[in-house]
Amino acid sequence: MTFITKPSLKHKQLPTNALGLTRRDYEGSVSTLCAGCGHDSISAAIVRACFELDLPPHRIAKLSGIGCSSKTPTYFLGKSHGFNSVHGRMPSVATGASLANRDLIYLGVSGDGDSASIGLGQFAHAMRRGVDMVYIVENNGVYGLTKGQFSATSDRGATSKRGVVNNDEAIDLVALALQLGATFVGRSFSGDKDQLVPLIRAAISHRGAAFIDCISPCVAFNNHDGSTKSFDYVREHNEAVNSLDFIKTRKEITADYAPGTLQVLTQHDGSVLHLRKLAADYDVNDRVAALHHLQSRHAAGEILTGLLYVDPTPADLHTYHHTPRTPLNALNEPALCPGANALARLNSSLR
Ligand SMILES: Cc1ncc(C[n+]2csc(CCOP(=O)(O)OP(=O)(O)O)c2C)c(N)n1
Ligand code: SF4
Ligand SMILES: [Mg+2]
Repeated sequence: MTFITKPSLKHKQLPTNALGLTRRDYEGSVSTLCAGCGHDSISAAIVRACFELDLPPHRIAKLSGIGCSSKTPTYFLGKSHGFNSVHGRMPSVATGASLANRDLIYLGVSGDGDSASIGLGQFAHAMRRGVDMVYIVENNGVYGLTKGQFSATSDRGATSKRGVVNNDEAIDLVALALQLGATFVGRSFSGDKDQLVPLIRAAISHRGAAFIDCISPCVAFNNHDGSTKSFDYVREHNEAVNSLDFIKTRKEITADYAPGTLQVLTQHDGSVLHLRKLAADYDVNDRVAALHHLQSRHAAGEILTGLLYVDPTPADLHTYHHTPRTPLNALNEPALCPGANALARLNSSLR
């Protein structure tokens, strides 16, 4: 994979976070994507979210498949762990890594081709199993890396740059994630940092499968009239259900929201989500209503964004499998080989 190292010069007045790190400490190599690609804005949002959360970079593992989107982990979090896997196979690598070491924060970055075509099965199983990870799809409606073929998230009736019409129905990964049991589901737009950064921060703090579909225009192949994933189209049809504030630890609520429009959600780690409801009747804890709202707004030609669903008491793969807190590589010999008596007890329990 090509990359250009960034000069390590840092301006002395760059703000630092609680760890004494600057935003530069969360960046990666210089991006080689097309100038203006939405994916670069998502990388910048990830950098900002991790900086603001004071995350030690070595506690993060970034994983990806193949595509322009899957190249992006090279361009952020240069001091974190990274695994650039095979096309569509990021979720199984993330599942294995998460099971082996639950001390890391897993950040999976994928594309609509990577997750909605070749990797659809893998995506589905990561969601239904509740793999504890943040799963971001950088959704541009095309296979950018292989020069702009329609992907499975491309809307029926959308046209390619050359005017070819897409006749196939689109797969909505948000609807799938909701249906498959993801415990945090959001959609955003690469051009809306005010929405995207808190959404990523909240997803990182969520324990369980957190899915974010981020519309990310491909300026080279899918930013023309006739595309439903272009900057202009998304700006004109974006319907946000809520605006999100994220507060890392439990704090008294002092924000001056109008009564009845604020929803406060506390996550397992004590972090607090403040949701200002833009759609008055929108309930972020109702999975079925979220699916209904999503589909009815889609039928009206709108792209619903914001935090669409969150389970306030989520369970994840570790909960279901009673995995040990200790990473597997740190288990000692007695834990790994509990002895003949333990084996006899296990065998008799199976008779
Ligand atoms: C097994 C396999 N099949 C096909 C390809 C060719 N290929 C590379 S990237 C890609 C699609 C990428 O699209 P997407 O995931 O949407 O990423 P984008 O480039 O749009 O960000 C394909 C089909 C491949 N690398 N490996
Ligand atoms: S081809 Fe499209 S997706 Fe790939 S870097 Fe260029 S603008 Fe981004
Ligand atoms: Mg794509």
